[in-house]
Amino acid sequence: MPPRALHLAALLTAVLVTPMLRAELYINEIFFDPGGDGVEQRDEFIELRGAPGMPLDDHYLIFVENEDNGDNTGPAGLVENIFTLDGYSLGSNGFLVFRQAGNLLGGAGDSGPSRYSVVPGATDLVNTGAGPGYGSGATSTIGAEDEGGEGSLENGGFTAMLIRKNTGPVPTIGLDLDEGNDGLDNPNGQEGWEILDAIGYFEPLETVYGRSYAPINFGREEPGELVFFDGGIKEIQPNIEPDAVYVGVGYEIEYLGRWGNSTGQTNDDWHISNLTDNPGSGRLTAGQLPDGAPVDYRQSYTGDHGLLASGSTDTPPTQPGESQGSLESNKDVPYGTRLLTNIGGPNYLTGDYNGDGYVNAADYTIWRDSLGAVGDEFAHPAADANHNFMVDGADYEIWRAAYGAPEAPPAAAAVAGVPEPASALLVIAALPLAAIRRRV
Ligand SMILES: [Ca+2]
Ligand SMILES: [Ca+2]
Ligand SMILES: [Ca+2]
Ligand SMILES: [Ca+2]
Repeated sequence: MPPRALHLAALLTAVLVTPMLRAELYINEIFFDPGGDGVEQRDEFIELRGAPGMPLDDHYLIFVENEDNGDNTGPAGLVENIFTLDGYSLGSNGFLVFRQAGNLLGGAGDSGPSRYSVVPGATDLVNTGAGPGYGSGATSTIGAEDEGGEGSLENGGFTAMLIRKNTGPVPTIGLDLDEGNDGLDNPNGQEGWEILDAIGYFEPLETVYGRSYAPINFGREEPGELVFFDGGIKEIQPNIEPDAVYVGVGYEIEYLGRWGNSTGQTNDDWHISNLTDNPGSGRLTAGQLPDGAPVDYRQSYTGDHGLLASGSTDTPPTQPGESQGSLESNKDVPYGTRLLTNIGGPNYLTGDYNGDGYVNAADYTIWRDSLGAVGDEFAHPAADANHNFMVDGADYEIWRAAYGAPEAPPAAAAVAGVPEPASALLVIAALPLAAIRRRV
């Protein structure tokens, strides 16, 4: 090979390989304060994502207090939870999960199988110490510490912040990142730190006085909304950093997840959701779950719904394109969709039928090969994107609309055009009848 060609080859290799090796790290999923018969010291989890095998020395995941009062003398800005990543590394698939000690099917102290299943390849850190939940300090085997030793995340709002300590202090519980409760004293949290990723969450009404510190922050209320709080009518004016964004979603939040493999800091990069254990969502109760089966939280809806009969062709209460006003998802994820089946792997993403975090031709293949498949409340095919218990043309349209999201991997760029199911579409017209016949 002539020298110039060699040089070009080296350059091309650098261009192609460098982005894969970027030492980027993301907060990928946080499930906290589970509702219904969920248990705060059992069902929470946190997932991080980055380059496969990435060492995490000098990295910490901290949660910063958001609560404040009218005098700005509250604890806003204090570090209230710490997960020490020093000595760990991301798994071979680029994921790391923190799970709680009580993360077991059955009651407290049950020594049964894990309540969640984790995707193989992920670093799976489960607290096996004596303390509840994540444990705290000496009671945690996964490097967790929290203010009250409760072993769980605080529900009253927080900023989750992933930091790398290049120099400067090791984070400690009670360290104040915001003296005067008027914004971060140092844009990096502390001198010598680097903030790699952050997400802010306001509990309902904490938007009156509370303060959050991430580039993007979510809460229930809209700015300007008038609420009764602290003995009077108050206006919602979320306190955030200069140039940061606040988004009111209209419902209480229990789940913050990056949308697929997203890496940005916009509303669109996050799935902000509330989860349900309402049997009307199709959720399996403890008695229905086989031993060791993953816990079954699903996309929630503000209404109350009866359980649809198994095999019913009735649609769930909300479908894409129907009234979405009460669906507690900023991505219009259909009611009843399982959201916690991807712990240690890419997050739920509409149209991602093989669950690899990308919407591309491989997902089309799944749709094509399962076209006509029928599901029910308890099990529905992977390619049933609109959760109407049937793989049909509507699911193709959903895949097509999402094609390329959130950012296509190099392999997808090589796929010439979007597959058109010309012959398959002919089948769709006859599908409902065929599906009905199958069940008779
Ligand atoms: Ca300050
Ligand atoms: Ca995940
Ligand atoms: Ca996919
Ligand atoms: Ca469908």
